[in-house]
Amino acid sequence: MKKGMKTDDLHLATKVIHVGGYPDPETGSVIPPIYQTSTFIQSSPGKHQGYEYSRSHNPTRTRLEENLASLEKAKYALVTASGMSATMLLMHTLPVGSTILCGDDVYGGTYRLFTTIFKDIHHFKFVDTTDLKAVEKILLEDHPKMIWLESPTNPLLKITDIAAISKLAKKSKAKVVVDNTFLSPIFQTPLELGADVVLHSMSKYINGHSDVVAGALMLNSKSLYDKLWYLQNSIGPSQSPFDSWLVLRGLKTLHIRMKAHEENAKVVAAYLEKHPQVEKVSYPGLKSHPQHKIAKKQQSGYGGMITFFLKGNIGKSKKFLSKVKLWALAESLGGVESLIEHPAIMTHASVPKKVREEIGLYDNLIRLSVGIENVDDLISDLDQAFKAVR
Ligand code: P1T
Repeated sequence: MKKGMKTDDLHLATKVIHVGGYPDPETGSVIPPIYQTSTFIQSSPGKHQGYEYSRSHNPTRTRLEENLASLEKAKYALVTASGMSATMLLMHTLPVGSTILCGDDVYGGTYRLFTTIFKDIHHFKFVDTTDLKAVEKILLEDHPKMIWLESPTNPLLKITDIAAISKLAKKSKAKVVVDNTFLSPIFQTPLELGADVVLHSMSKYINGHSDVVAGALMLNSKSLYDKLWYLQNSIGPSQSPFDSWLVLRGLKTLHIRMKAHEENAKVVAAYLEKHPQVEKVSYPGLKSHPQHKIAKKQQSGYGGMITFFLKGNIGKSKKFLSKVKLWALAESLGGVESLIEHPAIMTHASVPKKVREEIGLYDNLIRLSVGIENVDDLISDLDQAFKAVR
């Protein structure tokens, strides 16, 4: 793509490959170089070509930010060193003592950040955001400055009506942040549904190869972007040029990867739903999912994440997880390879057991990140693990 070409009307499959990927003007290299430098020359003090120091800006990161903004239909994107650092920066934009309304089922690391590091700085109200009446009540009584949503949630895969929440939030002047990690912009664009900020752990689908830890924020407000950039530059969680380059590389296949993840996930979810050793399956693409209709309305796909409750106690779940051979027992998600994990012991161990049980995150819950391998191989592996614990 030539630099300067208008990209707004391009389709996602084209954008993921081209936006920010214009050839290197110096050499004509089709693939952009990795600007692996900490600093940039100045012709006289303060006179430079737009780049001074890589904590502040780096040309490889700029290209990635251009691409991400275009995918989420945002004016601005800020790439950070991890998903958690993106969350941390957003928390620092709020005045001390702010109230934040947060979904009751969020990534364990997000819960930990809010309930430990920011516990004495802000007030957090956790609520089931699928319950609009409960959200409205908190908006009226506690006047939160921010609403924090994951949709689908990690790990229960609950779906929140983003447009309805954004409408309520506008009346109360609360900013809506949507963590869009589980769907990527291929299947959901929250800014178009009325949200103010989109967050991604790019360690997941956006990079897609389980070899980078990265985060991003996409938004339309210039003043909020300026504040976030100032915070990032002052605190320092900037992405390295090499990692930005790797994410740009991974992004090129995001569109086809998401479709392949979803195709496999639909087959695995249907298989699990019929399995006699499975108590319950949660996958937004299943008609049995309580918010299936909302998912259908606001998403263009259902994604590759599935959770299910295995019949039996925690011992049985642990045994099942130690029996899989092709599925990797590991934290994280969104890579091309299939991953399996136990949220109560692994990704959500920082959520107290009492709180986990209040929201339905029981010890027999197993989370799958369905990869893009041959789906028959994935099912045979699950099959032999089910047989081993029968
Ligand atoms: O790991 P990091 O890039 O810092 O992103 C944190 C994060 C934020 N939001 C969501 C929805 C996430 O799932 C994560 C990270 N989650 C895992 C590592 C996991 O296995 O669930």
